[in-house]
Amino acid sequence: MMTPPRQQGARIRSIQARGVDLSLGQAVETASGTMNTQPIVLIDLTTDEGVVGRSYLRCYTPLALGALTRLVGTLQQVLEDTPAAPFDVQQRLQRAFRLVGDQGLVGLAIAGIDMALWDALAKGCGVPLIVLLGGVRKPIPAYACLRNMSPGAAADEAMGHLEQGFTAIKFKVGRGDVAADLEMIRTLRRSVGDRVKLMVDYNQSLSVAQAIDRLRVLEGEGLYWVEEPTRADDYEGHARIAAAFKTSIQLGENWSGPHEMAKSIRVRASDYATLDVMKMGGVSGWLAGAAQAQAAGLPVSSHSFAEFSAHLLAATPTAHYLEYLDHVGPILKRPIPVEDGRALIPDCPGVGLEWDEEAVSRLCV
Ligand code: SMN
Ligand code: MG
Repeated sequence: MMTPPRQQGARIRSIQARGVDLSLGQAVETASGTMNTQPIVLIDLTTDEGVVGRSYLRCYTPLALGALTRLVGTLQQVLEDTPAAPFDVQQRLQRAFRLVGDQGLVGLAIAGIDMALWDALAKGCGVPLIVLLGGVRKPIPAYACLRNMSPGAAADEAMGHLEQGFTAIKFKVGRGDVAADLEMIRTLRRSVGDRVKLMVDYNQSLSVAQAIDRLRVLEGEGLYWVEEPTRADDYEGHARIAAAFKTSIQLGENWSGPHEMAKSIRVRASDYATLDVMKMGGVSGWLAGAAQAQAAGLPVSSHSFAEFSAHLLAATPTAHYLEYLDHVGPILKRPIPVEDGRALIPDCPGVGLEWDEEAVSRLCV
């Protein structure tokens, strides 16, 4: 006698949130600050079928780590014994936080649960997330994001990535004047040659007027894109910059969900789109964003979260590049493989996240 299929899917049994402050071997420098550690919240969501969905959240500053860890853990009160269904849970949590708003840490917590639910759903079906999304595993073109902002160290770092097969390199500028930017760009170009794509990231450090002045100088440097030259939420400002130059403008890692993305697209703020699966609201938010990018004809690159982003880019109609900057390798049993400049989606159920519990217990705060 066949066991009758459950009329409803699995239900949520528990949510565990752990704060980990990873010390970075090499700090990540940006024009808007240097990250010496990597504070992250690990999420383990267990269903009544014993499936464990996993995800993690980046806090960027240890100051937010305790609050976000507790906030995620608190969600068990709302979600215990509810269907482990991403869309239903997203609606439920957005209702629960309607009055306080689902931006900021609340938005990150909702996204973390969404990511863990999609991981659990795929695991429950015994397939990689990309297969659950209707796609197939395939190598995802990636660019390497440099940590160093000094020319010599950045050039050495870039050469290391070329040896790994990368043919596109992003580095940070904006900490000094335009002469310093030019020195970085020309040092990298001399090192990597003309065939490698070079992108620069200002991390929101310029005013619109400064950005226009600088891009006039940089226009002839053959940059593949200029990322976040001004405030991330100044869409009109980015639109003015994008309209003034041939060099493509990249924007989006700080869009907090599909609604913010729509505002940016409406004023044509950028030539390319970056989706951060956490800030977009999880896998569900990414899928909504990918549809908007397709309708607007915007190539989509990922920001951070390479383990989820590889699956998601494989199901994104206008997929462009995966950003490769390893943030969580030290606490993963198997960091995502990158070969010949392409990220390889693991052939296992779910996303492929598995914590190195020995490392986690050592680093848990
Ligand atoms: C970035 C953002 C935050 C921390 C490090 C680097 C950068 C990127 O904007 O695109 O990765
Ligand atoms: Mg960036």
